Amino acid sequence: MASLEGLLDPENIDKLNALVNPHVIEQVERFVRLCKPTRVSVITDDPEEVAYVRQRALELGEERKLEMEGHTIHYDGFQDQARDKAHTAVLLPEGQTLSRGINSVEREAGLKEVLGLLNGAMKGKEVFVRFFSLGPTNSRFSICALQLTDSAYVAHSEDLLYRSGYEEFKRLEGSPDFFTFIHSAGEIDERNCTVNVEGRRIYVDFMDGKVYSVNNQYAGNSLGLKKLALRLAIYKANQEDWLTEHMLIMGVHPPEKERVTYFAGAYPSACGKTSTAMIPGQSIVGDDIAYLKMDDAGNCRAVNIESGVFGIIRDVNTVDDPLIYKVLQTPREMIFSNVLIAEGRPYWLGMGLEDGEYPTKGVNHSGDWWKGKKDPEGNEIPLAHPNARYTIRLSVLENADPNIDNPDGVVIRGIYYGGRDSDTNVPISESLSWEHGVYLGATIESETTSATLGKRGVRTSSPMAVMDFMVVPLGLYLSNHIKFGRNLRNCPKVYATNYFLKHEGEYTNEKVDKKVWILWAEGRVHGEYPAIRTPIGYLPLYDDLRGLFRRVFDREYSQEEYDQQFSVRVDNYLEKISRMEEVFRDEPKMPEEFWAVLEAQKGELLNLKAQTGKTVLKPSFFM
Ligand code: SPV
Ligand code: MN
Repeated sequence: MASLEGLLDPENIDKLNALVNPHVIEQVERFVRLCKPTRVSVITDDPEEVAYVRQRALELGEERKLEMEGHTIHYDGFQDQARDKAHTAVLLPEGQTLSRGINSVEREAGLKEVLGLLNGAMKGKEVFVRFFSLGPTNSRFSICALQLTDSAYVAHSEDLLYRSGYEEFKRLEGSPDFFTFIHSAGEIDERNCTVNVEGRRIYVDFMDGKVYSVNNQYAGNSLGLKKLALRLAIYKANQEDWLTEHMLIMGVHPPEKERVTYFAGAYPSACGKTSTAMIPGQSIVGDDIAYLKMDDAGNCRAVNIESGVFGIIRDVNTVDDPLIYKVLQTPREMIFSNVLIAEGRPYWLGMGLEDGEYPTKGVNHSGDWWKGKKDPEGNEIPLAHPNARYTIRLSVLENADPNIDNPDGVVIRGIYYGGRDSDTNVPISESLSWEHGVYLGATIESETTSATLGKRGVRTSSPMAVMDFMVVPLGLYLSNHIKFGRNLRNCPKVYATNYFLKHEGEYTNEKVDKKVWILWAEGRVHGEYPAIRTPIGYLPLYDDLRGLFRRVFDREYSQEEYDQQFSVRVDNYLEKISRMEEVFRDEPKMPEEFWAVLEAQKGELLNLKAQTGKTVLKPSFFM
């Protein structure tokens, strides 16, 4: 292709030409001309070329070696430690509208702005041209992804988190059906951190299957394949007949039985998503993003689009996360980000050390750090950022499921939804129908504050834990969800979980108890446990939970605990319903099924209240 001559050296041109895809050539040419890197490196699936990327991250200083073999540390800028919701926007064509709360900028103006920022952004730098597969290779689920980035760290972490896809691009046979991600960290300082964080922009052009990301490094902002691809895939799925979800996938293994039953699950950040996927005795397929499609037999099947974990490291310790802790203490290729490093060793919050056992100085996300160091606002800088992370391959986990790379995915028999709720939802309930299940997902709430702000925390509505990534009107998304389930011959059962129920300020259950709740759901899928029908859903019987607590933990589970956890808090549910009416009232084109479920539940609860004069009803009332 003549147009690449002079832009790339012949060896790189050959690698691109071998894909026989004019659309790939077109994108590479266009963005190399725009961003003006000094060097272009096209990386195939060849392990030597992949290893070169990590080598460059070390040479450029974007990663540094730690004491343990294979471990490296990467720092994002002090102001670039989490997803930047304010500067992430959908490029919206004229005349189209989205839901409240979805950031958008007018498409033409947004393109002009971000292409302006990318113009010459890679001067003096090397750009890595990468090919990945979102989902297992050779699978009808998967989508090809082209990534151009001037950050060797970004390109390297994508090797840990995604499947190589150069060969996959050949299977496209010249089709333009792939996503493109353009990323530049922009100007960087002596610590290799973005200088111009004010100019940070992440713009999603769903019409063109592209995301532009500039002036940032934090993975949630920079890695095309993570939350940027999630947005493009949500758009694509909603134009077609499948689902893209911010969901874990796990195999649930009941004790003393041979079977495994696969579940998906959506939880807002910090509401127990990774810890659910990592419940001891179960197997993990994925902890963040799933594509769900119907198979020929009418089953719901899902794949994890990732092959790694970009996990919060805070509170990973031998008690709460023994499997991950062990991985982090073993030599292997992995990346720590934004933790404290002292004498070549990583330290993070909640790793199980006493205060006095932590180093009092070292290097962290703020640069040189010492105990008591303050930020420009005068706040003390913690030894590691609360959102510090580890990046590992899923396959290194002892509980990795054997079907991780199965191109047909796994059959999903159940879906968990969970929020953070101190006083309303029971620990586990089953939806009365698929439509009620979609309602349960749509009405997830998460409490943002602790007891200091009063008896009840401030609640944020977090439909399907996906609003941060939503690029279509919520009403359309929910309608498609309902349609998807109705088309299935074997529709998954849906469960609302709540690990955070409190009584007089104390959690009513232990952290590990979630294992019992998810096992009860697994049994329900197989018709093993009868349940109590209530207006809020099917509830477990006391005897079944008592049996599970005995078998799983060898622990007594009392009738009092059960009554406290599983009583229907009528008033609190009615309050939640009012909040939901408020949230969804002005949402255009909400599916009528949503309102039907809400009205039915409200009617039943109001009747019960009128009949009994009570605001809290024990499960036995409904038997
Ligand atoms: C989340 O916050 O949902 C994450 C981490 O999975 S991030 O990559 O920042 O999105
Ligand atoms: Mn996530």
